[in-house]
Amino acid sequence: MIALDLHQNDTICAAATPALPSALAVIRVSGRDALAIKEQVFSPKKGVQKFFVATFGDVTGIDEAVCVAYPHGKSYTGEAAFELSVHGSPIVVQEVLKKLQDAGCRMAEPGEFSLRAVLNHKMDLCAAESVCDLISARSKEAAQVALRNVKGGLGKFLQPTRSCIVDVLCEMEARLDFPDEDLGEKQKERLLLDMENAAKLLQKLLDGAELGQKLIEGARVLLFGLPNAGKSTLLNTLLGQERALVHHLPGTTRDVVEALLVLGGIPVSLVDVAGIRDVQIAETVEALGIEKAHNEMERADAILWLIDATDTDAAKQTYLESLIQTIQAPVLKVFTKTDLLATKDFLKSPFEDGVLISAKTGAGIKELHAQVLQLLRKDASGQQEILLTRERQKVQVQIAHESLLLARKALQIGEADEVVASELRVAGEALDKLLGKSINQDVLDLIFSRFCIGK
Ligand SMILES: Nc1nc2c(ncn2[C@@H]2O[C@H](COP(=O)(O)OP(=O)(O)O)[C@@H](O)[C@H]2O)c(=O)[nH]1
Ligand SMILES: [Mg+2]
Repeated sequence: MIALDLHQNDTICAAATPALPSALAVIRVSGRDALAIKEQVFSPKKGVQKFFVATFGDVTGIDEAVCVAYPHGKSYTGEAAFELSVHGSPIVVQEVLKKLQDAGCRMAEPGEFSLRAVLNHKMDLCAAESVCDLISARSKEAAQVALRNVKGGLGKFLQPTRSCIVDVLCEMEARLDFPDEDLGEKQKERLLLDMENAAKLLQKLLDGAELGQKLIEGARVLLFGLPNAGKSTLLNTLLGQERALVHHLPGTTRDVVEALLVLGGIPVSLVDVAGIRDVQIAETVEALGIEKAHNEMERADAILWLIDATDTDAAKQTYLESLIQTIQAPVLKVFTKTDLLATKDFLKSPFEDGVLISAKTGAGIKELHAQVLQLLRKDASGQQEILLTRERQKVQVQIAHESLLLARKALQIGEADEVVASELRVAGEALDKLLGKSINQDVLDLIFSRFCIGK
């Protein structure tokens, strides 16, 4: 992609809604000449009431529209801007955009409005990233986490840590000029305590990062097992609809079937694949299906190993057992078809380390939900208001956390002030990168290229 323009000398335009027939479409314009361009393309209807900054009128020769104008400093981007709500016809949108370009606008790159908002200090970089998270949220919980960060929640959460770093750094730097003055035990204790509390806040963020990432990015849960174990039936039961083909003959599922289920706010892609058996014994099409199943094992965040409870011949599972051992993801054993078992069979030992279910009667399905959720959220401590949602964010918080602890240790054992100061500067820079206070073109390109055009 083209590198994003950091100079903001021009005026950009884009449709903020998809190119589909709809009731309304919104077209946004932002930049130095926005209000002059508005005068060229939009004429307010005479005698029509003007609502605050919104006006009804014509985009001359194309459509009737509502125009909302924002003076410099008051818009999403912080620049002069206006938005046209036109009729949602792709042709109308196309013609209005043409007209705007004739009047001097340039088509915006993906995320360019939000980039300008960051550059003009209307929001920090994490808030901008969260705009993207909010737009693509696949569960209510994901949307709520994203919205808190859109409102600057992460920046506010980090404020005490930033203040602590600045305080201690000031102290250290002041002392560099007066090396003979002693810090004093009391003052040193206070600084050590402040740094400990600041590090605890960062640790709290790191503890929640896995959950945050899963809420936004979702998780893949693989249904794994021998042919005929009941994988496709379970998929259908969990979804409450007939999504995958089910048959009593083994080898029915060949392709990968994927469906979305929201579990505890986490968008879970349930993945149903061919039953796994040793490829040598499977015929060609089935072998291709098994190959795909192997690939899915590598990608999965958790694996449900389905075992037909009416067929507990352990030797049949040996090959699967050897495969499972090569995989990082957590595995949960699920014994299926328990409706076919006599009560005494339930007491048999092979069922001890798994969940017993029947897709036919629904027995054990609630327990299965709970256990899958536990697999996915095992490292995430409790529900927390503010969560990191991106790997980029986690990396910077990790750097800040480590450096802060090193700085604290250095102060504690009486290392030179310069050592303490240098670690603190690393921590501060990491937080600056996190919030976009220090701008790096590559990082910006990466972040904003994920955005929709028009946002
Ligand atoms: N009685 C009973 N039969 C089941 C259950 N789950 C699956 N089956 C049957 O087992 C056979 C294989 O199921 P299927 O879901 O296609 O297995 P897959 O090969 O692992 O996808 C089908 O005849 C299903 O109707 C269950 O909970 N109870
Ligand atoms: Mg199947």
